[in-house]
Amino acid sequence: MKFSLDDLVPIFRQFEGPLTSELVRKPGDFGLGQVPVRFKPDATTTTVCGFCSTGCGLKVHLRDGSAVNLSPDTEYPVNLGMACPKGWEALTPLDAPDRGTVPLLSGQPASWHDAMSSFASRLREIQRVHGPESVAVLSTGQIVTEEMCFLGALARIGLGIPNIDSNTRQCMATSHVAYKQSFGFDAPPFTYADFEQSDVLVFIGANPCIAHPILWQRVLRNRRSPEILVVDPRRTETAMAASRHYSIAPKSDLTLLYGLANILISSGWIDREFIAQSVSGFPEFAEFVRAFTTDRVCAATGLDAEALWQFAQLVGDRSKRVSWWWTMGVNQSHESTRTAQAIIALALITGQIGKPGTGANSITGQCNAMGSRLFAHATGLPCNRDYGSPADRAEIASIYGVPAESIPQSGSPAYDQIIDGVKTGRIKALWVIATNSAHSWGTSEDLQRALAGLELLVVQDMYPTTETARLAHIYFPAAGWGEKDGTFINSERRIGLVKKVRRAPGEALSDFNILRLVSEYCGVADQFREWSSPEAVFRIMQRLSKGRPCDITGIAGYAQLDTDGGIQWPYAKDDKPASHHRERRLFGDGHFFHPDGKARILFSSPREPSEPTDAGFPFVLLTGRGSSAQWHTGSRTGKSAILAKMHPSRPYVEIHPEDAHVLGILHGGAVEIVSRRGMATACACVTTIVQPGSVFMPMHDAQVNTLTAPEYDPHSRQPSYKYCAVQVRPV
Ligand SMILES: Nc1nc2c(c(=O)[nH]1)N[C@H]1C(S)=C(S)[C@@H](COP(=O)(O)OP(=O)(O)OC[C@H]3O[C@@H](n4cnc5c(=O)[nH]c(N)nc54)[C@H](O)[C@@H]3O)O[C@H]1N2
Ligand SMILES: Nc1nc2c(c(=O)[nH]1)N[C@H]1C(S)=C(S)[C@@H](COP(=O)(O)OP(=O)(O)OC[C@H]3O[C@@H](n4cnc5c(=O)[nH]c(N)nc54)[C@H](O)[C@@H]3O)O[C@H]1N2
Ligand code: SF4
Ligand SMILES: [Mo]
Repeated sequence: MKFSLDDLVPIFRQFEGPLTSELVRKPGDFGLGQVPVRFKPDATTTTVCGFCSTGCGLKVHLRDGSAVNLSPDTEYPVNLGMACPKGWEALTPLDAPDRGTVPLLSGQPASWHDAMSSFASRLREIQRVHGPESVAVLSTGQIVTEEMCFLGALARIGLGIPNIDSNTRQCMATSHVAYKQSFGFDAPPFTYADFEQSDVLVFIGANPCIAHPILWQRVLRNRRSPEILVVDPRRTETAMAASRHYSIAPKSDLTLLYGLANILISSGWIDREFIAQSVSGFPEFAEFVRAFTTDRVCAATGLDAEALWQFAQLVGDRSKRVSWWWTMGVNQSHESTRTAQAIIALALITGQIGKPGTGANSITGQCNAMGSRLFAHATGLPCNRDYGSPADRAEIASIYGVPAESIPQSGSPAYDQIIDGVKTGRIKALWVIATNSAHSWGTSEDLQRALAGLELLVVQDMYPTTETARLAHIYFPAAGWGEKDGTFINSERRIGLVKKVRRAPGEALSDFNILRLVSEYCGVADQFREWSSPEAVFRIMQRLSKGRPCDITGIAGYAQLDTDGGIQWPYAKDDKPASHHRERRLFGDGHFFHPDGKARILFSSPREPSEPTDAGFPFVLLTGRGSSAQWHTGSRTGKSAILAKMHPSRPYVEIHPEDAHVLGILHGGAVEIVSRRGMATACACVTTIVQPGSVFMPMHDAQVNTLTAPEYDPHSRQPSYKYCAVQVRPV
């Protein structure tokens, strides 16, 4: 190793790095790594919630400089003084008794020096013996953007790891691809004020009452007596609160949307002027959707003709502001990209975009899924640049100060292709950061077996107790939200500042500092000298964004993010101060990011899911969020006794009363759910929330992904978690 331990002392000292409250800054000093707000040790500071992509502002109350409590921020433009149960309980998981406090080597406590030495030598040895293709990284949409950007650059450029993807693939890959192809850039166009300024809100495959409760609160603040339309095969909390619920057959969305387009176009309920100026592909689309007759659409979706036409009338009313919102019911399907693009097409042909209360709007999932879409270096280079483009590579190389040849020429394979590599033995070493794949990835039983067979599994998580961390050869204890500085980007493109208001327990380090250690121990730190702190990386991110649609060169630094209540991109150097426009949307000028300035309509014929139901497996299994108090695999929310009181304690499956009656299943009774891949046991929740013929299980139950099918959208490679064939039987 070409450095001495003395060189590492400054890094190790960061175990004891200052809390934000302890930082001092001179006026005008935008020095690196320091948040320029000094507050009294017993004062209150602000931060942004680290669970969902709503990105609520929180006030953190400090004693002796360290967080003891929190409350929602009344000034923050996102949540206006509201927070959901997870936000209120955000400090609790930090104190959990199973926090990782020291590195583990084969489950045994080790020093950072030993863990890092072992990591570096084993990684390098595997690369030497089996080639670069044998190593992979799986990361997350739940760390700060600065860490994502550093991780991507370090893994791909510094360490020569060709495989790097993240849980964002399971979540937002579809929105990313759909927007990039349609608008020329991955650019969700909306701002949250649109919830309040819309006359007709259409939610497709989205359950904000549970998954984005504060966004739903924004909908409730709408004073325009809006029509709220929900398209969901389940009668969810959101559907119950809506004015109209279209309970379509699972995975019939694409046919429905094309049918709506056909009615709108044939009835002339479209904006011809906007189409002529701003849309390409319309004549072909108009011709294509003619085949989606009312009869065909009703047969596929289960809706009656009246409901379909009424839907079309509502969204085709040019005197109204119509907004379209979608989430995982769209993104997690076998034809998700085209479904998202059909929603985009409907907004485009009706001219409902770029104005208050309109838009084709993808609601993001994790707190920083947007950050990973822009900066992760996975499928593309930062800010929607392409690995395949020599000009893009040269630009990145000059920003990073590295030779152009050091930038790889192709994007990473997708998550499922990486997992295939793990299963077939092609991938020998896997480094997992802030995601719990062994629970959240489909075919999880196979995956757990495959993970156990790896030569090297490294897991970097707040807890060594997750399903994935328990299998690790090397475990790195990570600081969590609240224990480190950086930024998140929320669903409406708002960059918000998160602060270190707690010390991480024991020797746990921020992901940022773990990455710095990796760069030192792997001998590539010289390339990353400039990447010395989160705010230094923020500066690099600003250079990466320069001249791109997501230009953020106008942000003065962390200080301005803090005082302005976050700032939405774009915010280029010559833009007006953000305070002049706290809420901004895109495309007000009808100009999109393709070279011709137009948005593209893209479409394909609907296909059946690859696993139809049959006599052996007669039910469709839907999966999704169960309650506002549960977050994914529960590593964090599962630590709160308060949240535990807010959701059922036993695994359950929703089943319709007619089906339950035929099968002799009683409410609360034990049942088995069997798919072609696995089996789960749960208690029956007999309810009309689900349609006859389909059942629902929350994804928080680790058994769910032993059942789900390995099917992926061909364009985004996002898994289709919301459709597989199962059998249900009483036990
Ligand atoms: N409390 C809580 N909030 C969260 C999360 C959490 O774990 N817990 N996770 C966050 C993340 S990362 C994400 S991605 C979001 C997800 O947020 P949502 O997407 O809103 O949540 P889901 O429950 O996964 O799926 C939404 C709906 O899709 C429906 N659906 C299933 N199949 C179909 C179909 O074929 N067509 C249509 N139209 N609908 C269908 C389901 O019935 C479900 O009601 O939530 C975020 N917020
Ligand atoms: N069947 C089915 N499966 C699904 C879904 C579904 O709807 N149905 N939804 C999918 C979606 S949309 C998503 S987003 C995924 C989510 O799936 P996961 O990402 O696997 O779920 P989490 O429980 O959020 O796992 C995050 C992990 O990161 C750790 N962590 C938190 N903060 C930090 C940090 O700052 N640093 C480090 N190093 N670790 C940290 C937590 O302890 C936790 O173990 O699940 C997907 N899986
Ligand atoms: S809605 Fe999302 S961002 Fe807001 S408090 Fe709840 S989990 Fe946090
Ligand atoms: Mo997600």
